[in-house]
Amino acid sequence: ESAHPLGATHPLALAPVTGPASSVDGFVRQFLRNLNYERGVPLSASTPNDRYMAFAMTVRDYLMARWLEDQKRQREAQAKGVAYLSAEYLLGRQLDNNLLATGLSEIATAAMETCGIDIDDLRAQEVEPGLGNGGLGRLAACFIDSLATLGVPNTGYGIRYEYGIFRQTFEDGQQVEQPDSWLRLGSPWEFPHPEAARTISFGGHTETYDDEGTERSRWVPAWNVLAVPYNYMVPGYLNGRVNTLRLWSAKATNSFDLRVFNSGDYEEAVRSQTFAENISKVLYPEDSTPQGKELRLQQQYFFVAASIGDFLASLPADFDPANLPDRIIFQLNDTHPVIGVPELMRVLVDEKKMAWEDAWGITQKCFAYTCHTLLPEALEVWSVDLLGRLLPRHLEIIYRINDEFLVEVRERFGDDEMRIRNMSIISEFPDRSVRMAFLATVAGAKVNGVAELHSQLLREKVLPDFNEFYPGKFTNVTNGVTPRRFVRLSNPGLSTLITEAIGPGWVTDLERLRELETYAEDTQFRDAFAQVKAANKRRLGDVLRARDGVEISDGHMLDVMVKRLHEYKRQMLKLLHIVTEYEGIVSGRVAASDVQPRTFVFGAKAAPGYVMAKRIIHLINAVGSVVNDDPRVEGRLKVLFPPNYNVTLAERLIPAADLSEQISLAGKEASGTGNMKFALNGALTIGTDDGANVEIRELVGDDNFFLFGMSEPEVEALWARGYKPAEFYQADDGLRRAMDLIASGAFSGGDKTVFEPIVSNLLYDDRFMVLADYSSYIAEQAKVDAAYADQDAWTRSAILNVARCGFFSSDRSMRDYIERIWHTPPVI
Ligand code: CBF
Repeated sequence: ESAHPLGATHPLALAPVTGPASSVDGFVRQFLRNLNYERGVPLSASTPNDRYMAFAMTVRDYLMARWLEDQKRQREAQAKGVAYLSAEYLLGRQLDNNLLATGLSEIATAAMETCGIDIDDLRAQEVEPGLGNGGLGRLAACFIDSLATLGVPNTGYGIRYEYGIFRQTFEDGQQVEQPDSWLRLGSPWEFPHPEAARTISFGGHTETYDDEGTERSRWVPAWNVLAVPYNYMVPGYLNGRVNTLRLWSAKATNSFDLRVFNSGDYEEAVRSQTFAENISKVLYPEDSTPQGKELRLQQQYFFVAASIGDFLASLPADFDPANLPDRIIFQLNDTHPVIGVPELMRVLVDEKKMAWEDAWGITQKCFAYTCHTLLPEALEVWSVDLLGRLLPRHLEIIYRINDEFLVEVRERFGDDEMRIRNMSIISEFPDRSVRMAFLATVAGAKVNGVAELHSQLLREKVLPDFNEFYPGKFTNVTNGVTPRRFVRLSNPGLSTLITEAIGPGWVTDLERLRELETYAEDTQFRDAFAQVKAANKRRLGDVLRARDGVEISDGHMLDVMVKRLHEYKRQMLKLLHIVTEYEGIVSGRVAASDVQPRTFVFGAKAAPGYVMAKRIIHLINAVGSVVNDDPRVEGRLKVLFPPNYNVTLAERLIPAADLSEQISLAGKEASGTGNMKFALNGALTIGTDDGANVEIRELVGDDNFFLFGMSEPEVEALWARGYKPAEFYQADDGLRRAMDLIASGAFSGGDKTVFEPIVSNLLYDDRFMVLADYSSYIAEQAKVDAAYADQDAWTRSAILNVARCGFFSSDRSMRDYIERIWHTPPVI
């Protein structure tokens, strides 16, 4: 660092930053200091939010020295790092995670006791940043945790949405979305840097010009916004490492027009500000309107251009861009950041004046692409119209990439027009548009799926021509989850039990859970394990009572399905099982006393514009209220649907679950990560051969997994034969009775119209083959009941699930990425 005129060479400025003393006393002093100097209040007059903020700042202070040190170390090492580009980070609460990473929990708890404060009250104060929708965003959060723990240089780049995923409430059983104003009381974890704002441009036109004899293109944009970075610490687990998450917030270049303001037209005066700042206002705004779509593309370009620019600006002024691939890999988390490809090309060609071929060679080494889906509708396409209007130069660049790519395709395969049409980055139907997954595949050094089956289907079904064209480009990295948050923090009872048995090393070396296998045969260990599960159920009971005023019943199997609501995930199948059980008892065909007591728990948000998903939520709640109010099934069946499922609730629900429902139609769930969290916390899975379920089953063994349903090839074969769901309805008495009960209005006060669209959709369309898998699901659920009756054997299976799922650590996923894709060793 260069000497600074204001005394940066003074010995005190040069001394390493030191944190507060690691003692109860040191913590108390720093806490009171923060309360007094940062919040401006004495302890006696502080509010719960003051105390939470000061407490969080204190934890932060302990991380600060390491953070500054790490930034210096990474700058000096000039090592290759990972820029993870993700439109979503579903972080969950930070406080406990950061306490864990610093190893300060005991000191902090004692320090707060000294001050007469219950640390749990502080915890409760934190609002989780819900900057993601589901699996993809949570995966990004797990990955950055693992990279910090592995000591690999990484910046996570994304958007600081002012409003995260909506807060869900239910009114008459129907989902109502409330804005998630997570920043209302401020966030102690972020460091805004308005002075480092970057200007991001949009619109306008392109032109060519003569650059000393070379014809070049340039972009003449029409409007700009500022991207203001907010930094967040990403601490590694007990390793003194702290990486950075940098989220961008949009600001207008001019906050308002003073002249218009003075004339009294206040709305007009701030119009451009509102327009610009909308870009980072809300996570994935509704995209069913053209305006919504445009805003989404604006968001994508906004954060990607800011991030790429940010990284380039961090390099020395004399850095030769030809060496970029030695310094960075931009990982594209799904198609959302793919506009980064033409952006890097634009910077290299238009701004750095590189030859196109050289720039393209570099770009192809600097990006890698992870695909997270198999649903065609989730593979983004942008209409050429919109792209051309918003990013005209980028569209030109995409056209040229495509032209040159198609020349290569022709050279290789001849004039096979069908193949060329199928592989073109630009599709012509129904509208001319850019296929972002294709662009990412052409540009990326590697393309990966997120579970073995998913990667296979990507190669064979989604992008087969590309797989043939680019041998070796496709690879798999099976997802993983961080054991810090999802076992160590969320399941303290189990963590203690494991550590007592095999030592603490498993937290960073999850494969060591294998050592628990022998303990599965140990009666005492099984008892202790069962007690932990029972205690976790009580803990969950406390949370649900306080949160929603509901009780979970003793002695019930806890059967949990938590994930976004989507037809392919098949919450409907679970619901048909519940209705079948209910109908069996109330019709008298099944004696209530013969039924294994179960509490069925759902947690799910539906996209605000997804009408069928919202109807299904309504039906779950309707079935729940009938079942829960019916004395004939009391003590046997119960349905709980706590609203606003989020990371915080997941951390309580998952450790308490007995049974994990992973019941998507085979070939539709790319991986799933909830499935891994449940198995690692000792729930048994009932699941299809889909996504990472396949690998979970292979690892835990058939005896410890309840498999049902068609395999992916069977699904395909049934489609090919012509799927007629009504035939399944006719053929299965139980299914018919369950569907008829719903259709009869039994769950809608006699009104047959309310759920009719669900029933007829299943009978006459059923895209996700709920009816075809029903009988196999019900038969497997009977096996679940029988297995649960032998509690000791169930516990043994649960322990084996834990012992054999160490593979699903996100540390392992990160090692796989490093080895197969990134080549970014840790910086020591
Ligand atoms: O790979 C992470 C997860 O991503 C999704 O949530 C997604 O948004 N595409 C998939 O649906 C999951 O299967 C996957 O685990």
